[in-house]
Amino acid sequence: MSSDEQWTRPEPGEGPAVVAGQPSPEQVIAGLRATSEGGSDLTQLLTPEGQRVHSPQFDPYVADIDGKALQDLYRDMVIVRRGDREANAMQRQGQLGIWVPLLGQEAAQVGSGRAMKPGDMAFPSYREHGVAYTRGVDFRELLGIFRCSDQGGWDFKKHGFHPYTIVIGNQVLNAAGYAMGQKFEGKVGDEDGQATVTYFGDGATSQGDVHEGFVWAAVYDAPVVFFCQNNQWAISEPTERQSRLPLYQRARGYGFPGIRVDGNDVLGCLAVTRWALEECRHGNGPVLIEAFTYRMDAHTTTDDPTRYRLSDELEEWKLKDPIERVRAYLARSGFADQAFFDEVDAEADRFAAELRDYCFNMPDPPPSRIFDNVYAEGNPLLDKQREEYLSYLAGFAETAGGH
Ligand SMILES: Cc1ncc(C[n+]2csc(CCOP(=O)(O)OP(=O)(O)O)c2C)c(N)n1
Ligand SMILES: [Mg+2]
Repeated sequence: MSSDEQWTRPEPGEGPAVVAGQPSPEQVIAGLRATSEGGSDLTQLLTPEGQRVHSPQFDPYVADIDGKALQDLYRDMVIVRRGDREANAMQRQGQLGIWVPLLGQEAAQVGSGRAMKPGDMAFPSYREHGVAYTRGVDFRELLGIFRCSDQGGWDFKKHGFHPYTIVIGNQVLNAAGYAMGQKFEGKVGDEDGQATVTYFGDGATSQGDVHEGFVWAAVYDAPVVFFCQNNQWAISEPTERQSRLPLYQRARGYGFPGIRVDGNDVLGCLAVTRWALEECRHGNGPVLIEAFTYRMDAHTTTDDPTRYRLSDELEEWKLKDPIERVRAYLARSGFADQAFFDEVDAEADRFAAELRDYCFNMPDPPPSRIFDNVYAEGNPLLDKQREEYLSYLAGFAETAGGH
């Protein structure tokens, strides 16, 4: 269904389409379908079967992606998936307090992450392990957060990758403000301009912070790409509970372009994000990208998706797997042979083994750490609290020693 066919409220005097501005039952159903299928307005460069689809608009943005570059994108996705599965397993073994799986969203994250340049800044939510990987953040650094022994210690300026945000949608405000700063400091205007990308989910689009971020970015022409991973679910709430029209179409109401890309197509995500970033670098931002994808695992390791969705939905999406289609394309085009796939699998196994080794030997932080990084400089009240807490803990040590 194209965007033109989707139901919109008629303008005054536009005709008797529906009674008193209300959609007919058929129109409501059509609108719902538009939110649960990609639709014909989906940008796609690689089909689920691994066929290359040509796009006059977006092919130029991936003209440099030869067989070797495609191999690299494949490797990224395999490694990120392996890291995700390993971390998930380690949570089950009691090594992590919780894990937030990205299974199924590898293409959206690797494609958009690889579209960024070193000077760009990303503002993630909590599922963006694949983007973190493309920004050079050590995957091991993520484990501490989910063991609840760390608050995210990477150098976010060096990596151009902000700390994770758990408060839904809040990072969109941070990103809009950061991008306004890029604009005010004159870092926008040509090919070398800077830009910001912020990541959020379909559920987050119902959050006030996201709306406010859209408004601020729009009226200041801030160079920010709003990258919405529509994975069809916000915990147990389906997208039909977030919107009556495809999410990318919301951009129009704020006055900037919106586009829907196949979020399971790494080439498509790379091309569309490069395009959007280029718009931003030249001062034509913001842009909303809706990456149409699917959360193949639970919301987190505390969630049981079998309680709210049917397994045939998952089976359907398995056929659209982001990694399998690249593998099929690489093999069919002769860009890669079995030795390459075996070598990538072996590399992913080594990656996973290192993660395990690190996680099982991760030292617990000292109890005083909770007081660190609260203020940039010392604070008398906090100093007093630290002292009291440490002497309280020391009391236990004495008691233990005394018995
Ligand atoms: C402000 C706020 N409200 C509620 C929550 C609880 N919560 C955590 S994840 C989530 C769903 C988010 O769904 P979506 O935006 O689609 O992202 P996804 O988890 O699917 O990637 C909710 C409601 C929260 N973290 N922050
Ligand atoms: Mg979601």
